[in-house]
Amino acid sequence: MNTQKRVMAIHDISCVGRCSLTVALPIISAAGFNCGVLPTAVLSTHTGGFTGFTYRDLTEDIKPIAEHWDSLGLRFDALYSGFLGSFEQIDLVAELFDRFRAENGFVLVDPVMADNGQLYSVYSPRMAKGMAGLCSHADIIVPNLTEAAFLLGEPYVGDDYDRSYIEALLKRLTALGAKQIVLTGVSYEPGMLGAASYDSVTGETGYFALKRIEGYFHGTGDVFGSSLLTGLLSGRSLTKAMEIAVRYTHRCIVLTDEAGLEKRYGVCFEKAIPYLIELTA
Ligand code: PXL
Repeated sequence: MNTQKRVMAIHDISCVGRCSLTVALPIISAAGFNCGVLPTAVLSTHTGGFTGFTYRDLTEDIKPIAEHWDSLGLRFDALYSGFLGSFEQIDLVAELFDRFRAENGFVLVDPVMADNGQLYSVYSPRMAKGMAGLCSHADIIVPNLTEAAFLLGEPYVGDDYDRSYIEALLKRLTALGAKQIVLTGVSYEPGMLGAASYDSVTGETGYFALKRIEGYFHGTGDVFGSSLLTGLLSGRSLTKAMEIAVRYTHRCIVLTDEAGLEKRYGVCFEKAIPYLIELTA
């Protein structure tokens, strides 16, 4: 009997820069899961810290791809979306969730669109409204603090918050429709950085953080989301999977920092893969 879990990762391919599919596929595969990919766009590099990148939107390919999958009777134990190539893809991806989720499968949406208080340069404010709609089709969402503010149409508070603000924010985010929330880039103590979670079914809240490494490390949201997914697929609870994701992402950042690598080329997640396998075993 084939008990290997099957995942569909729906993100762009940034050819260079270690984010989106070039991170999700190797991480999910290394953890032992069968990972298919649906590229939403192809870019020569990601959009953060580079200018002059190419951008091929693959919206037109989604429907025929889905038709072929349907003819094969494919279903996935997890569908995981991130950076989308166009506003129009939001409804198409929502439809894929409904159509291809296995009976006990789940949908993880990372509403990739913003960081540090700002939308990514390729997105307009209507993307934020659309992403909020996509979150209503998800079981779990993984926004950062900036994305959470855009999803709710609230001001971005930067570092000016406390635990009660975050716990109330997590609850407001469940009103978008997903029952489980993991909020990234959260810190309740100086010098630490991690994530906070809320499960609206059990009422459980969680927080896990490790020592903050100064600097902006590109692609860490995708490393975090992919490793969170592997924790969940390995049967861990939301809080335990979040801890795995914080630990693995932190290790990737430490290795990148120690090596003095140029941050816009992403973190060297490859060297930390044995650690992820240990964490998810
Ligand atoms: O890491 C998120 C991401 C994914 N894909 C593209 C991006 C970004 C963030 O900047 O530009 C193309």
